[in-house]
Amino acid sequence: MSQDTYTPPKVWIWDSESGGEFASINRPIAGATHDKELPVGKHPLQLYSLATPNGVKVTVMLEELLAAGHNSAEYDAHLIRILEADQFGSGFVDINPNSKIPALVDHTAETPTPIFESGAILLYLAEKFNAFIPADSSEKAKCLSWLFWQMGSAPYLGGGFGHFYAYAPEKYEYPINRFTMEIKRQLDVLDKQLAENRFICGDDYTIADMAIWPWYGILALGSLYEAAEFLDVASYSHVVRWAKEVEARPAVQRGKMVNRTWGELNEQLHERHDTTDFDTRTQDKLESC
Ligand SMILES: N[C@@H](CCC(=O)N[C@@H](CS)C(=O)NCC(=O)O)C(=O)O
Repeated sequence: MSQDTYTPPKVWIWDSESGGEFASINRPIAGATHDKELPVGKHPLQLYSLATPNGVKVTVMLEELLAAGHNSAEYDAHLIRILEADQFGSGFVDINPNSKIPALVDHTAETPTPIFESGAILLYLAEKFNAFIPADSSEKAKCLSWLFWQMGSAPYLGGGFGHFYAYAPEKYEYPINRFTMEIKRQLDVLDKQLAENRFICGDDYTIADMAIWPWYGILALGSLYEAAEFLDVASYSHVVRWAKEVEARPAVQRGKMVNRTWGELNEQLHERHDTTDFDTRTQDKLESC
């Protein structure tokens, strides 16, 4: 393994962009960079997001809740363009000091409740609507274990493997080896679980599936980081079987489109303010006006 070596200075100083796809938004400091109020729509739930895997978890949950008849899960989904630094606007930082999508504000009560971190949002909504989470405490513990497994594991997939395999300005063997090893281990963990269970926690589809599918399901279906062959995802046959079953759900199809600004125009619904927007306001329709 030959690679130029780097000797870290005594004290790291932020003096240049690191390179790679997300270099322009990376900063070593927190807080707002500019004043910008967030828009508020007509529904009780206001989502500020983008259709990355973490964003899709929440739009899938909201569409699943609506499909299951929870009408008060109606929501406005406002677009946060992270490459244009919307997450550093003062209004967004007020509801999420961590400056990352997704963030949700529940306006049902007199004092609105802001929630950030996709796992916390899924849990909040599951408890609020008593849906997609087991009632039995031991089954619930299993579901939460897998939900938090995802929250702890996915940064190795996104920030580790995805970054070095797909986004870093050059390919470095050491980090690619390290994170490929870990991602294949994680896929094997899931494959063994799904060999015994239809869904992640058993017979029922839960927030654990909604958290895991946008990362590992999409990876297994070959649509993340163009890494299907490299990781030999087809060999995780139980993950692939589960990923296809989840993908076929109409609410998942809709959830994937919300706040999406890339890909096929008919699959991009930049903002969602009404259930009819899926039929009338996708980019193919708006751009042909
Ligand atoms: N643990 C967080 C991670 C959220 C996250 O990393 N969001 C990314 C997009 S997937 C983001 O907003 N990045 C903008 C930035 O880093 O400035 C969650 O699950 O909500």
